[in-house]
Amino acid sequence: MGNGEMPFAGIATFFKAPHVTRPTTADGDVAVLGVPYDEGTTSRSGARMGPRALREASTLWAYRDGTDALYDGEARVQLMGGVRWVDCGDVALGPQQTAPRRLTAVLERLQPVVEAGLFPVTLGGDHSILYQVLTSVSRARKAPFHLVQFDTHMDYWDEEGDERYSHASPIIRSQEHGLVSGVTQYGIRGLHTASDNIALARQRGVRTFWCEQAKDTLVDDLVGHLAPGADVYITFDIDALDPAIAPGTGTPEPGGFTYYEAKSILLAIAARCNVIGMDLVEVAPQYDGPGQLTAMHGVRLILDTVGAVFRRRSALR
Ligand SMILES: [Mn+2]
Repeated sequence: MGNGEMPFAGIATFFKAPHVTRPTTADGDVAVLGVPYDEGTTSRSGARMGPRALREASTLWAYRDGTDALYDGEARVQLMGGVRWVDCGDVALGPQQTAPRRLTAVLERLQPVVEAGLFPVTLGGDHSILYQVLTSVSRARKAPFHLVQFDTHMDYWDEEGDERYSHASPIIRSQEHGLVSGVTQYGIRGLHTASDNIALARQRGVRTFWCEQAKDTLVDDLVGHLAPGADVYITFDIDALDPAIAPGTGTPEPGGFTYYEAKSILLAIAARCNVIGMDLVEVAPQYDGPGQLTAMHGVRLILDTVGAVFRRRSALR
């Protein structure tokens, strides 16, 4: 056992990483930041408890020794050798914060982390936080990047009850505000209305791989349109997974990716592109079973992705 602790012992920071509120690269390479906010939900709330559930679930894998690599024998890859994690804690958000105040709160914590050169992993929270997260990344990097979205829903509603920054709208807002150079969606499914703006999204160049279509497509063809080496940011809405394995979320839909399907796309993107950050949102542990499978799958996909990102970086060095 790496740090001498069993998974159930000790302080449950993410991956049992040191808690560093404002890290620099002297402290770590990967920075985890929670945004426990779920007032952007249009159905069941609860994702405000997501960061804590993800941290708790992450302790299962916190047995590596120092910065030793973990070995994924199935994918035949080493993960995170030499990669140092830090947990920055959470963005403090009180109830009923307006969209501008939420933006200020996230910017204040996340932008310096990206500017410092760490790889940001943001834990939601509902998907409304993506707008604030992308604003932070965009301002820190001052260069355009492509957005890859795993999701059941397109999140392209113009507004919901006059609210333009709910979890139904982060993609349309981020694109309208010029935060991203393009958007690719994987896993979209469910029953749609005109509010989903499918035609508008397509007209604006959003590339959508429907879930059933993606399951039937070779992974090379799912990522072939992404320019090799391009800067890509990944947002992962946990409802992209099948609710059979990830029931703990506010707006589940029948169908969805298995763990292996999601993982294979994530690994292909991280091998092909320069992934500059990621988030995992919409884990609502109240709807999870006692095994907390939703949080468990979310954490594992984060570890798989970050592992692939740093494999590519060390290969290029
Ligand atoms: Mn979403």
